[in-house]
This record gives sequence, C-alpha cells and structure tokens, in this order.
Amino acid sequence: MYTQSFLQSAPAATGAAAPLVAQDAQKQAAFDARISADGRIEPQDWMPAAYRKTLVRQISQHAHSEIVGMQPEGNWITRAPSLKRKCILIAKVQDECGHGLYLYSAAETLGVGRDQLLADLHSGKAKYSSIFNYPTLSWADVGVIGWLVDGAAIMNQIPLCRCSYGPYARAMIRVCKEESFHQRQGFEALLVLMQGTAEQRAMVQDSVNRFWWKCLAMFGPPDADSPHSAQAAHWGIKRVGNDELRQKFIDATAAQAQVLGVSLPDPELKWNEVRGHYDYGAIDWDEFWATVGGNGPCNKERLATRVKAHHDGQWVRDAALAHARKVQQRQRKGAA
Ligand code: BYC
Repeated sequence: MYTQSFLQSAPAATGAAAPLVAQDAQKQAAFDARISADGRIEPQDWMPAAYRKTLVRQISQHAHSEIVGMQPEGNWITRAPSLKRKCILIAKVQDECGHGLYLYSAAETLGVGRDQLLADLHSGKAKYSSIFNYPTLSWADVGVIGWLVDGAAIMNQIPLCRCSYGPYARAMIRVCKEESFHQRQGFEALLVLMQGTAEQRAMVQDSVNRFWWKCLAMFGPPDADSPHSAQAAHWGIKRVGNDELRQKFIDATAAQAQVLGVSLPDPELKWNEVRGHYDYGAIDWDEFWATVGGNGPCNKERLATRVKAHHDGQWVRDAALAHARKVQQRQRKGAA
C-alpha cells in the first residue's frame, strides 16, 4: 500500500479543475462516493474526463506492451531447442496476443476505437513497456523473460485485479493466471539449463546480467518522480506504488535466484534485517528514459515490425468484414 506521506502529497480525488454545473457536481459526487467506498466503475457510469483519459492511456499502453512483447520471444520460436519447448513458446506468445486483445477490448469500453489506439502506437505517440526494446540474444533470454519479465508483470498486475474500473480489473484476472504459467515455464527452462553444461550455465548468467536492471525499471520511475501515481492511487486504479512493487519483486526474486544458482548483478544487493527487505543499488534512470523516449537498442526495429505486421494483416481484416457483411445480408434476406 502507499505510505501516508505519499498520499498526503497527492491531489484530491476530483477529475476536473473547471467549475462544475449542478448536474455534473452531482455526478462527480456520486463517482467520488463510489471510489471512496471502493466500488467499481462500469462503462455506462459517468466518470470524470481525466479518469477516462488516464485509463485509456494505461490500458492501451498495457495492450501495446502485450503485442509488442510477442516479438522478442517470437524471434525464438523457430530456434527452440526441442518440440516441447517450441510448443510451450508458441502457446505463451499466443497468450500474450490474447492479453492484448482483452486489453484493447477493455480500452474500447471507454469510447475509443481500436484503429485510433493502434494508430497512436504506430506513430510512436503511445508508449509500450520499456523492457521490449532490448534484444533476445540467446535461448536463455526466453527463460529469463518468463522468469523475470513475466515475474515483474505479475507483481504489477495482481493489484490491478482490484482496479476501480471493472473491465480492466476483470481482464487482469485471466491475464494474471496465464502470466503465472509463463513465469513458471521460464523458471523451469532455466533450471534445466542450470543443470546442464558450464556453457549453458554461463548463458543463463549472461542473460540475467543483461535483463536484471531493465526488469527493475519496468515498474516505472520512483514514486517521487512519477507524475501519474498519486492521482491514480486516489482513483483506485493503482493500488500499490511503483517503489513498493519493485521492492516486493526484488525480495521474491533474490530467493529464487539462489535456488537457480545464478547471481544477480548488483553488488549492493543485501538483506537488510531492520527493513525486512533487500537493499539494492541505483537504477540507471537516464537509460530508462532514453529507451522510453524511443532511443533504446530495439525501439525502431520493434515499431517497424509491428507496423509491417499491421499492413500485412490488412487483407485478413478486409476478409473478415466482407464475411460479416455477407452473413448480415443473408440474415436480412432470411428475415424479409
Ligand atoms: N515502460 O507516472 P508513471 C507484459 C511511463 S507487458 C515504458 O509511474 P503510471 C508482458 C508512463 O507510461 C507489461 N513507459 O506512470 C508482455 C508515463 O508516461 P506517459 C506491461 C513507462 O502509468 C509480453 C511515465 O513513464 N504492463 O507483462 O502511473 C511478454 C511516468 O510513469 C514505464 C503494464 O502496462 C515502462 N516500464 O505507471 C511478457 C501494466 N514505466 O504515459 C510480459 C499496466 C512508466 O505519461 N501499467 N512509464 O507518457 C501500469 O501499471 C502503469 O502504467 C506503470 C506506470 C506502472 C507501468
């Protein structure tokens, strides 16, 4: 949960700065009361424009992350080391696509069309998770993405199952169940590699070294530098702050790393008896912001692949629409 000082520094739970006419004031009061009572907001309910905007931003960016996130792992489907690993990886990548679809649907309930959401992704206006702008250089990266990236995603997404916006919260329940399978398959794949040759163990360690710090940054900037956190917390969208989730992730993964037999690349990582948490070193936020700003190692490649896939898939969308029109015409004829 957020600390008291963090919440005190936050703005009040109102959505609009302009004076409200009486009817809007009533609607605002009903919205505030529902939020205070920890109730759910549904698509047909009145909501402040800023609440809607925040949700469209977060849910669509989340959806974009899921579909762009198919790329780094998708690159390894043809090179998976066995039929079993190939089947698991195909299923996982398909799951990520499914998550994107639930999330685009959830965003659409807020009154924005999918074409618009995708146009914002393709033009570079909308963000997606920083983590998918790094390359997958070895098979171990597939395991590490499952273990660490999906592990971080679950840590962030479990509290979203209690988000105040109903469609987002409900989508998150299924997403979290599937992410849990993803995390376990990644850990298991790494366990097998760690029981293999010295070369395989070195491959896992190299992958952990490259991904560890990027995964810590996935949780977003420190609360003190996070422009959206305080308001999102008041609206019941964010239930737990970026820093607390990051800490929970570190505490959980440090123990898992010991089981695996890998070291985490942070000389300052140390259990702090007083805090009851691991202390950890400084995250390179300059590198994070450069990546978020479009200048990470794979940003251009990821976006170009996504735009190409969208164009290549145009005939499928056209065919589906043509089919739907024919079905509709047949139904109309039958009814006449
Ligand atoms: N990457 O005020 P803040 C997955 C941006 S997919 C890029 O803390 P907020 C998976 C943030 O958008 C995992 N940008 O923002 C898929 C904001 O910029 P704008 C995706 C980031 O929204 C396939 C600015 O920094 N998960 O699991 O309150 C395979 C200030 O940040 C990042 C989600 O999307 C980042 N890492 O909190 C495997 C979860 N962090 O929008 C796995 C849903 C921050 O003002 N999203 N920014 O231009 C969230 O929970 C929140 O949006 C965040 C950020 C915690 C990410």
